[in-house]
Amino acid sequence: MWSSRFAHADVKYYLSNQVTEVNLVDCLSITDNALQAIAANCGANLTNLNVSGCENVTDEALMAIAANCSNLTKLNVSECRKLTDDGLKAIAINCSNLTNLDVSKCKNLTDDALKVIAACCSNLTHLRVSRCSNLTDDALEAIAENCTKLMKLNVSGCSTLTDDARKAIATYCSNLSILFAFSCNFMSLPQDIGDRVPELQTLNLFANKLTALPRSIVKLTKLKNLTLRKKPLQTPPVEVAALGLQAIARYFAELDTAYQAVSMELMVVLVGEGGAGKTSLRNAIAGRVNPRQGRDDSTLYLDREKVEIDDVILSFCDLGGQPAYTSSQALFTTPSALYLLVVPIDKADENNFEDDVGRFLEVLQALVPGAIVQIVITKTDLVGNDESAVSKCKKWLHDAVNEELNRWREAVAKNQNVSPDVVQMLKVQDEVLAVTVDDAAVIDAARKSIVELTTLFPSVGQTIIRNRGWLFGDF
Ligand SMILES: Nc1nc2c(ncn2[C@@H]2O[C@H](COP(=O)(O)OP(=O)(O)OP(=O)(O)O)[C@@H](O)[C@H]2O)c(=O)[nH]1
Ligand SMILES: [Mg+2]
Repeated sequence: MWSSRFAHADVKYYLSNQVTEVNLVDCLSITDNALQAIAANCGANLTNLNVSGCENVTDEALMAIAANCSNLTKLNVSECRKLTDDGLKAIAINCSNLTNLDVSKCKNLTDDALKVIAACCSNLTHLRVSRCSNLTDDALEAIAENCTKLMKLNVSGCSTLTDDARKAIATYCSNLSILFAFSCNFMSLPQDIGDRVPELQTLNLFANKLTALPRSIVKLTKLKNLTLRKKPLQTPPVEVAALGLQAIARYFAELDTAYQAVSMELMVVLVGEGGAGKTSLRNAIAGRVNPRQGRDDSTLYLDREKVEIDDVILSFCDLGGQPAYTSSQALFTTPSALYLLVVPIDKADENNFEDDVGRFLEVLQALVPGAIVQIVITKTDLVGNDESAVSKCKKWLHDAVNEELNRWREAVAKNQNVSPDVVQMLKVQDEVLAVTVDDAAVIDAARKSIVELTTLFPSVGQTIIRNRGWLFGDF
């Protein structure tokens, strides 16, 4: 193995024709010349070549390797971004003994190259094509049909893949033990997955679109790592899936025997400064004729109310906005609730930002960092419902909130020495709602927008088991 300081001249100097493995990971100064020298010197002895991250390597180098090193079994060209289909096709045609191939992040690759690999390299057991964003189902279908010895496959970040690719993988690759497929577009798993891939140990479907797992998944007794977060899984609920195969098996078993109900309820927490207009907004959404609260009807601690709209039940938790209540109200914050942050238009400015907006964002970010937050401006009648004034206010508030969150994101990232991308932040909706509680049409539109947000919550529409056997003993 050479360090990243070596350039092609050094490679030639150290090379003997006995070398069977060459590892040049991240040797940025390596060019085609060096690889041509390696190909010529090592010839058929070379079995393992790793040039991952060698950004200057092009198809010319791969063609030289292909022409000279027909016994190559392992090739890693991940992040060699200049490579195209031509180089990979040459490798596939001349190095048909390949068992391990890593072409991840080779963004120029298309289905053409993968189809040739599928046709020529049927001994592949390990294949990584992650973040090859041009690949489509056609390529994966060809790979699955021809490379039936595959044990490890990584197609993560191939965002154009659909259930057709998933179906082909499950149909033909019965030896698969590891499948990484995060950020694909998979909507479902095959019903008989439990019979098709019995060796599966790791299944990573992070950030796909699955809403249900097939019952037969419980037959995959070797499955140790199942990653399913960041998507609206409903059957079983994502909390059950996170507990592993035993919990999933129990859930499906209970589904057969227990009373069931589909939960259409969403907890909606109203937060905002005292007098912001939270209770009046709740009154309006509930359809009360005179929604405005009296001047002295400040909410004491909190109020609960369920409001049914269409099929959905909004279970309001209306938190009194007086600062004295704040600490004990932490009990009513949960990541699975929708938060309506209510800001009166006469306080939506720089001077009041900290008291009327900032302190609530801060509490929510601390308690429920991934939660969904909808900002609602109220009392638009105070500016005569003037459209341009209202939209100016919406934009200002949107930008001010996002600037604040971005500042926090950077600060947390710096503090924890991690990338800002991995810091979990409140999901503040881009659209800011604006209402006056007396205008039925405006309230109607706001009500629709809020109900629409329930689609972001997997708990709405989820089948829940209403069996109290676990509490009283089975009888
Ligand atoms: N002009 C105007 N006043 C409103 C509107 N909505 C509410 N108000 C008034 O604002 C005041 C406070 O309203 P509430 O709904 O009690 O406010 P809140 O946020 O629930 O306040 P706390 O319960 O103390 O946290 C009352 O006097 C309401 O009549 C509105 O759309 N326009
Ligand atoms: Mg109130």
